[in-house]
Amino acid sequence: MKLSNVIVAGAGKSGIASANLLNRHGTDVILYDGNVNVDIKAIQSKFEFPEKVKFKLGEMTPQLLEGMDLFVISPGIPLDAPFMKIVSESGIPIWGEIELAYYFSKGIIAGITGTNGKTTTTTLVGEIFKAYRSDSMIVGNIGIPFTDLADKTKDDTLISAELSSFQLETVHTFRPHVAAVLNLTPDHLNRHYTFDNYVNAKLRITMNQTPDDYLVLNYDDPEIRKRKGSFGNARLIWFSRKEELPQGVYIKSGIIRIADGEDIISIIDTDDITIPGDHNVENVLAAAAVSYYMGVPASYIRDSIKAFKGVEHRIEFVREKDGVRFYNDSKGTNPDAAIKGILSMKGPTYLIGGGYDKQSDYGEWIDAFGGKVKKLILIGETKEKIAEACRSKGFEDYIFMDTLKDAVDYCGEKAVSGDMVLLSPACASWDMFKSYEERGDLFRKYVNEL
Ligand code: UMA
Repeated sequence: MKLSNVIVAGAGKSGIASANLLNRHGTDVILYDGNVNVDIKAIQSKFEFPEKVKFKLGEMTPQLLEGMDLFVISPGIPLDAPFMKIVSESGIPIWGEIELAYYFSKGIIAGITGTNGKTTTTTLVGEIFKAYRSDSMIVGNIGIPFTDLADKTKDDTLISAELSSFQLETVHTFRPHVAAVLNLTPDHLNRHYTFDNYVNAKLRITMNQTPDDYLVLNYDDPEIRKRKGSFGNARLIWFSRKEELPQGVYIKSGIIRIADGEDIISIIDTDDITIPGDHNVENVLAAAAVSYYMGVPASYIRDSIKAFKGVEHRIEFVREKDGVRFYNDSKGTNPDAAIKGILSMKGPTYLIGGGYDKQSDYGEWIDAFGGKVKKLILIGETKEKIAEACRSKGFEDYIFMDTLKDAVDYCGEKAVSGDMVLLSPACASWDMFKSYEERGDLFRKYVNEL
């Protein structure tokens, strides 16, 4: 494919990494962003070849697209953003950042998607890969654009990639050797509109796989099980926390095992898993399956699982003060993830929730409180909506706060020895913060200041 002139949309991490990748391979880039207030100087400082990138901010015009060979879109830009009409009409191919990275990459890819557990599983898989081969890579939605590292891969580099529905929506030829779908529950409905659209975006992860590839699936997830028979050509590898499967990955007598044809491989005793909660056992099962079918010997899988302490912002222990334990679950960006957060708490909990409105339903999250939530402290755009959902469930112990700092200070004052304080918002962060990382970092800071 001719790549002389490419327009890259979105001047965030993905756009900057895409521009640099293209520049490294001799392609001139126009970096487009709808926001006229982006800090051009700060962005320019991240370019490897500043002379090869022109900026265009604000409105998209058909003229800008003239002579372009390709349009690369960042994951945060919806395909139906108003300016995308002009792009579609121009007939220029539209690739997501992952497709661009794939075009330039060698290596063997493990692609991991699902509504929840992606980051933990991708990180654990990456740790297992690195223990086995030190030149392995972790990329994707986790915060390291694949385009940053794509052209640094060799034929045998093992790549662990976290992939979101936003990223998968715009892949075309992308083909991971092992793909995993961890679970499917409604999320990002403000972007995808329907659950089916969201699921279809995620399942693009397997659309180019062949019978030489593997698709790892959660047997315990009803939405995945329901779609049995519609997964394309890859060899299906099921994992289950609840049932002993005749083939696949399962637990028997407390030991995670892989039944692969005639072989049964023991991986690890579940007591040796340090990350808390049943959902993390599922993440470990998935990571074991992915790594095994990527060719990693069982001993590396076992040792890495044993050593794995979890991921920042994911039910991360922050500190204990006067007998009160504080946890940062800022990555609990939807009700399903936040349910896992509250279920992992072992005592009375002050729960901080609320944030950017993704049109989620909070009912099941509130049901999961199970008498454990002493007070729900609500912040952000969704606070009224969540309060209304609480009232309809008969839960009245909530309070509104203006800032995260106020919320932390309130918890610091009220919580007594034996209580837990958990930031697990059930919402994205974008109403008050740049990212869930910023929200979690600030939470940690405020907690440490108490
Ligand atoms: N922009 C426009 N027009 C629009 C929308 C956005 O021009 O209609 C511009 C913005 O002005 C901004 C730029 O696009 O300058 C931002 O692009 P982006 O939102 O794609 O952000 P990146 O910094 O490139 O980060 C993306 C992922 N962000 C999203 O999917 C929203 C990051 O996932 C990912 O880590 C990163 O690429 C590297 O791969 C974050 C995320 O929240 C963590 N993901 C969602 C999630 O996990 O729930 C899917």
